[in-house]
Order: sequence, then C-alpha cells, then structure tokens
Amino acid sequence: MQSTFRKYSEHRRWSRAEEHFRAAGFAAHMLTRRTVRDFSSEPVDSETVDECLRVALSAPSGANQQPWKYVVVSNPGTRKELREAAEAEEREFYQNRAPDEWLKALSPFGTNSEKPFLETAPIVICVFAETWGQMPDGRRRKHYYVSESVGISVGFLLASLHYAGLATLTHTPSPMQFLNRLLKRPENERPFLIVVAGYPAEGCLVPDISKRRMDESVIRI
Ligand code: IYR
Repeated sequence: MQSTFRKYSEHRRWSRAEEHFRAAGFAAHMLTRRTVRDFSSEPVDSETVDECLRVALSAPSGANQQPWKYVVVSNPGTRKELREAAEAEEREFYQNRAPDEWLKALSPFGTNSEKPFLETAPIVICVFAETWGQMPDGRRRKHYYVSESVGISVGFLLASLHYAGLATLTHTPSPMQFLNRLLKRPENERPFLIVVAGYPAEGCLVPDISKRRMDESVIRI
C-alpha cells in the first residue's frame, strides 16, 4: 500500500520552564488518582465521557489498527444482567477458583464478590480487544500488539476521566466471556476489562497503600 505523509504542524514545543511546569503539574494531578470501589449514583454528563473516549480512541496502536471496542452500557436491564453474571463468576472465584496466594494478595483491598457499582455507577464501559479484523473481501486481517494497544488506550481513558474529575475503577471479572453473550459482541472481540466511572460515594474509603519509589521501578544505565 502506498503511504502518504503530511507535515506534523500541530506539535507544540514549550520553553524549558513551561515544559517542566506542565510535566510537574500533570504529575501532581495524576498522583491524586485513586481507584474507587464505592460510587455515587449521581449522573455524569455524557458529553464529558465522550471527550474522554475521544482521547482513548486517539491512542497509538499496532499498525494503527485501533483494535478496541468501547461498549458504554447504560440500559438498566443490561446493567442488572451484567452485575448478576459478574457476581456469579466472582462468587466462584472467591469461593473456589482463587488460590490462597491470590486471595492473600487481594486482602488489603477488601474486595469480594459483590459488585453493586455495575448497577449503580453512572458509567460502565466494557472494553473489548479486537483480536482480528476484516479485509474488504471478508478475509481475516491479523491484528498486531492487541493487548499493548488496548492497554495504552484504556490508560488514556483513565487519565482523561481523572483529569475531568471523575473517579474510576478497572474491573476484571474472571473469566469474562459472558460479556460477549450479554453485550452481543462477535467472536473476534475478546473482553479486556470493564471501566467503571463516576463520583466517589459520600465517605468513600480507599486502602492506605503506596506506590514504589522511583529507584525501585526505574533503572538508569
Ligand atoms: N476479579 C476479582 C478479583 C480481583 C483481582 C485483582 I488482581 C484485583 O486487583 C482486584 C480484584 C474482583 O473484581 O473482585
């Protein structure tokens, strides 16, 4: 395929001082992000969420194949089914499937099989990874770096939602295949994770945990 190029004229170069100010300001803001599990039912402006989705859709992806699908679930009946199906999987997970080591790793977070936020939070977005696409003649088109691409896109979404002042939760009921049936997604779409967003409930608690120091996670050679 012949490629065409155009000049990248949108790039903005800041002064050194401005560059550092922006990086430090963004860092300070992002460091206030916390995963929240207790959401208010207060509605969120859907146009705000659309702006955040626009950012997610702009993410880089393998061969620009954009192998993601964002299913925004608003229908209350579907939300109820989603919650019931997720809780059924989670009950199985917590009671039988999860090895002790996994349960021990989760204990600081106080999670359990109850997922009321799937019904009560204003925003529930089920993210699917498109494992293959279609050529114009109907043949399968291989997708490259699917998990990396979808992960980056979801990262953009989480950062945007936080920047807008919305709290988020990444939820991964396991296994998640029930999402294909429930949301009528085709077999080339693999459930990736669920993004829950909204405002924290009054008095919402978060676990008192910390992030690793920079020298533990960044190696300079
Ligand atoms: N999917 C389960 C368990 C769970 C697993 C991990 I790793 C977490 O960081 C959080 C929860 C649940 O949603 O409860």
